[in-house]
Amino acid sequence: MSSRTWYILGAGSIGCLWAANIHKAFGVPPVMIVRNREHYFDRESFDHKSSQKPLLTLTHLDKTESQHPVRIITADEITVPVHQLIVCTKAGDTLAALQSVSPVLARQCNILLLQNGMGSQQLISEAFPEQNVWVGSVTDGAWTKKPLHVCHAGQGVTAIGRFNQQPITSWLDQFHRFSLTVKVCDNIERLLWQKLAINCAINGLTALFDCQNGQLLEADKKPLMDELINEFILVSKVLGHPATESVHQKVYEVCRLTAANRSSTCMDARLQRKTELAYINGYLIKMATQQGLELPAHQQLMEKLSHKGIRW
Ligand code: KPL
Repeated sequence: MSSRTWYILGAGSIGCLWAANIHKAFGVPPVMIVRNREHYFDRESFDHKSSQKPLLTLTHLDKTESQHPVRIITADEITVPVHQLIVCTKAGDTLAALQSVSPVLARQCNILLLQNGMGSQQLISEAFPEQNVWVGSVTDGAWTKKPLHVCHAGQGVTAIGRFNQQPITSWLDQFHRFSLTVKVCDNIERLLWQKLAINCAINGLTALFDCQNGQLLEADKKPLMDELINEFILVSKVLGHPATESVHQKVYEVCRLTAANRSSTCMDARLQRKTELAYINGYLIKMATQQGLELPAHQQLMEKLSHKGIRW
């Protein structure tokens, strides 16, 4: 299985981080599927030895750099069946991105979804019942300096679990070769829910205040964050999710550990890109509404974000 070509949908920070690691682990350039090919072919990143393979630069945690050839193509250029695909598009773009490659997906193709938030994974596993859908929860920090130059800013863990009812395969075994820390998770939905708590508390607020994660612990912002966490705990209890007592402490810890970072949503807002909040706070509001609950702090946050022109 590992000799099969690796395809990656999306060339943002996580897509590039995984592409570099795939090249490092297997010695074969992965194929990155993008919407606009030209965007990635600037003079600096172009490897003149091969007209097909630009070089991707990875700045490591210790600030050293390594370079990795990748292939950049659009979905309509794929002519062979795809057997393994890592999806690193934004949550809101994932279904359309996967539909663009659906004619070339092999039956039982292994699809690994690496999205923030919840909701998109369910849509995909329903839309692709013949494929093995895996879901990862990523805590690595990474940001894009420019197209095809990614900086690994924080060592994290990617926990991967099975999302639909396909039989377990040995596909995950090959990730032990990665420099990134990858772990197999028996209950990925629980992990996604725990990560959702962190994203619900941090992402929208950092976008609203255009601040670093650590600044949410300041006296004027922390009460708002606490209200969001309280609402998250309320929904968790109603839905029967366990271990909600320590959510406040976990969120504060992430704020401290990533104090100098800006959340992905804060960066999206700064760059006037559509955020993933529909799959973060928006998802929680949807779950609450189904249970007849109102979440005033979440509602107000979304209204203020819209008022500021931040799209979700
Ligand atoms: O996941 C994150 C994000 O930025 O999306 C956190 C944990 C908030 C780190 O910035």
